[in-house]
Amino acid sequence: MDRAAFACSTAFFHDYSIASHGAVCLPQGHVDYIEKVESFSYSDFFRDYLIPNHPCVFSAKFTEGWGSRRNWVTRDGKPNFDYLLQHFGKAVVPVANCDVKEYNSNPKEQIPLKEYISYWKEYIKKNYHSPRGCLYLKDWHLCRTPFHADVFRSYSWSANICGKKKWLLYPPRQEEYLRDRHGNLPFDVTAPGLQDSSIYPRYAQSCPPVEIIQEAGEIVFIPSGWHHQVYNLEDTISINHNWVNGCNVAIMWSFLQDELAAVQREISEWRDTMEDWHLQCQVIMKSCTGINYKEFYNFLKVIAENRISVLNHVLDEEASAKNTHRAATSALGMLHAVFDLKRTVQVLTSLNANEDFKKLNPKSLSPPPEALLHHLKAAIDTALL
Ligand SMILES: O=C(O)CCC(=O)C(=O)O
Ligand SMILES: [Fe+2]
Repeated sequence: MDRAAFACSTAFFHDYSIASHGAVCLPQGHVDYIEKVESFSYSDFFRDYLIPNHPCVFSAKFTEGWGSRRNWVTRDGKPNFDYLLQHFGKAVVPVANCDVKEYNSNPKEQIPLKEYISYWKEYIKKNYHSPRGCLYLKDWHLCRTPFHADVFRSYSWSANICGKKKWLLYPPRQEEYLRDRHGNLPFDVTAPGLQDSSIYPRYAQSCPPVEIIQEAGEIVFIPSGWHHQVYNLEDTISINHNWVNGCNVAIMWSFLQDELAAVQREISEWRDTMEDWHLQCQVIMKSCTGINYKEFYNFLKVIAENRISVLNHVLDEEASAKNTHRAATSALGMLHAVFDLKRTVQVLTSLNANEDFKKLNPKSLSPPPEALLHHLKAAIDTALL
């Protein structure tokens, strides 16, 4: 991160309410396309997309050098089944059946990739039909994913190794218009049933989604909390990655508070009669969301310790001044580490003041939140000296 990006991000995050809900954003259907690798830096990405929480698409030039784009794909741009079989055939992979709906998801089974590839070849041969239905390999997505926002409201990028996808994206809070009268989100945002106002009372007020057609080699950036639905328009292999940093950690914290509130509403009738009601809410939250408040505290602690070690490394390098070039390179990383630490302090302060967190005996945590906060603030002060 360069100094200009650091300065503008610090100014942006001055207002905690923006940071915890994501910027209000109505891109009116437009998604930026980043063509050239040489003229686009991480600082540009940080300033123009991570902070404002806007989607964008990177051209195939960004993935030109990737081994997967050479090896997993045949000359005519199709999945290279022979290569995949030879290298990964024995791997056991999670496969979902897209034709069967189980709650708001698809049922999954574990099968060897070898078996999945025979299925896929047969599916193509039979003109995209199979008595087994449309099977979807979880990490090398096939077919369509139900409507969702990503785990913990993280950012994600998705690179098409081969094939073509259609994305439908809704900015944060647009999903509220898509809920049915019981508050549930639809499985498929394109289903004709959404037009029925007795079931989806607010659908008519929703804006149309931002639509992206992603070609082979291109990378789509999905910002925090943007709900989306994805279709494979061809045989497609993609690599996806999710992440959280200082820009969206407050959005994650706000999401976790909403999740806990939903659990508390569900079991509110036992609040006065169940002695460990607050603990039970944490157990249910963990099973629904994948994380509870104490684990979130540990998550923040691990990230903060990592950033402090980046700072210490940079300071050591500067002190010994052995290699000015290397010190200058890590100094770009240093601003990011300071930025992430500052955001972590903000979120930790809010967590520490949270009434539900206070009921979990936070003083027994190691280190206790007050001590961790003190340590982080001291590390930021030293770095900024
Ligand atoms: O490619 C897909 O099928 C889903 C990808 C996705 O949802 C994501 O990257 O966030
Ligand atoms: Fe996703």
